[in-house]
Amino acid sequence: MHGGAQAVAAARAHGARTIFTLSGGHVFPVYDGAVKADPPMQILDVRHEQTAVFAAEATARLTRSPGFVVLTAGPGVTNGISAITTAFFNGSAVVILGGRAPDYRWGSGSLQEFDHPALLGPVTKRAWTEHQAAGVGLAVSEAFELASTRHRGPVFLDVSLEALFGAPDPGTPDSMIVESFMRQAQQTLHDHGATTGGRSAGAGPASAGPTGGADRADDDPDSGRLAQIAGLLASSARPVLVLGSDVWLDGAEDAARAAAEELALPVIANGQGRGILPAGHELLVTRARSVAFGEADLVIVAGTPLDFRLGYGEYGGKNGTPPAQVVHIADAPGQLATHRELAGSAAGNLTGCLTGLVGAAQAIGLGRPWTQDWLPRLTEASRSATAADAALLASDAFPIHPMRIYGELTAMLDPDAVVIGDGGDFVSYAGKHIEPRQPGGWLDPGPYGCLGTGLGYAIAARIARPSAQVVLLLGDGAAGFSLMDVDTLVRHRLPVVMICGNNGIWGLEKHPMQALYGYDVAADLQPECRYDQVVAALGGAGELVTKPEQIAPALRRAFGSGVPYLVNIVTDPRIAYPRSTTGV
Ligand SMILES: Cc1ncc(C[n+]2csc(CCOP(=O)(O)OP(=O)(O)O)c2C)c(N)n1
Ligand SMILES: [Mg+2]
Repeated sequence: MHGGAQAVAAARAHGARTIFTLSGGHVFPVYDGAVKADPPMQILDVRHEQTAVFAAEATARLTRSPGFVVLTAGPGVTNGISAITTAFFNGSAVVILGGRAPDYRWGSGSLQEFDHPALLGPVTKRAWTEHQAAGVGLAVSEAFELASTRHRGPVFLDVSLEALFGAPDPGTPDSMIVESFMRQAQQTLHDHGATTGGRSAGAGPASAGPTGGADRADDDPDSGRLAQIAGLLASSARPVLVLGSDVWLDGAEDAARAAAEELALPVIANGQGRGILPAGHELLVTRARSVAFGEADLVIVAGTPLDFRLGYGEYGGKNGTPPAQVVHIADAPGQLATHRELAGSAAGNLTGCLTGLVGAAQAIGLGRPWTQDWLPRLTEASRSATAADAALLASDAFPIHPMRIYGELTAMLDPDAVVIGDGGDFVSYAGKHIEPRQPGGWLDPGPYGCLGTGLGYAIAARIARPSAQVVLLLGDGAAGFSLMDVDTLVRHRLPVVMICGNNGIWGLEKHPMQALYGYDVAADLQPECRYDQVVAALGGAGELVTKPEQIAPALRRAFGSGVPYLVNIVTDPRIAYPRSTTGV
């Protein structure tokens, strides 16, 4: 069995079902291995390596099973680096298998001869090279193990040409290792068939479970630390709980909801933590975030870093209140914030952390005095922020106000819709006004903030949730990074609804530059550019919308079309998203 076949068998044994890739001779054996596997492994070939990596990343984030991407040597690997870095920032379990120039000629300048791990090391959990044909299966297996162990993230492995094309000698211990991968692979397939056999094609997030490290009984949190956090809650009058992406990625969404409800804590949701408390839940006060963070006396942040999205973990101090105490709960000790003083912290599997916190609170007979005044105040602030939006969500303005688009879209979304945001201001509006009704259906680029995630995320979403609505929200600037991969949607028959908020500018740069300098440069795009016609030319369909009353019928046509469809909506470039920070 050559290295490529070993790689496929090992990947399958760890739950990979699709290879995201763009062709190159250095990685042919992996394709050969996929085609000849029984059953074959799906090969999803794209038009830019960043799309392949983003697709693998979104696979990990939606299915909570590791994503697998195969990149050819040199430019294939380097084209993937922004997406790999995104996966690193998002804690997404992705294995990147790279081709590599042959060892026997190393140093003589063969095509695309480049030592990738040196470049990939800082943005992966580990990056290394396998030089032996017999070692490929084991190395790929190790990469999957590492990627899916807390704290999850991308792992890079490249394999020298002769190792990937070569085969171990039959009858040696190496060939027995390969055989054992094959057995594992068969077992995984069997198990998978058993759990998914009766499931509808549109199996939603409820049926997807985290794999790998998340199932381990080790890394339970320290109960003493949880007791101490419960003690902080006991002396708090105005607590807030923040739920971030790792709560979902670690499979702790039920424990998180139970903890919030049992402790009656007001919740602010972030990233893939959104939807854990469904839209309309009485404890969900994300819209009251400035009061909540400004006046809290205790903020417990679970499953997300204390980064710019969360005001760097500095809370309280508004309206005469003292600075708040901060507790950080993370899935691994290395994730705990070091840039600010913490009143408490705990690390380990997040189900254990959240369940343990409830247990510790019950043990001390925790009162919930905040339900008298603090919680109702936040609920009310949240309700009035939502009510204040009603007018703009129904705006008849011409040119179109971007919020009107979300007013129309929200009404058409199913609870299990996957909504993806790739853009600037246009997506900020979505983050504020689209409140998920269940977890696992919202994908933003995360704290690395990389434009261009759109088509890769959409491809993965369509595959991961075959019968759910998949809606990709694209700024017109963002669209330019990946729109060519509509071709991939068309070739692989993956219908997706794309909505382009077309303001003709890089809005999230133009407006801030105006505010800072009084002028702007390098911030204009073509007004009313026909991105819908680009999609049609690639084999999909679309239309241009310029008037508010055209939005709903156009969206209905898009959802009903069954093909990749782009609704190109011309919006008012004068409207800037009202933001208080640009993240720096
Ligand atoms: C790869 C990458 N390049 C540049 C940026 C900087 N950037 C952030 S938002 C933005 C503007 C996005 O414009 P558009 O997608 O049209 O959305 P709009 O703000 O106009 O709604 C830019 C250029 C980035 N985040 N990522
Ligand atoms: Mg724009």
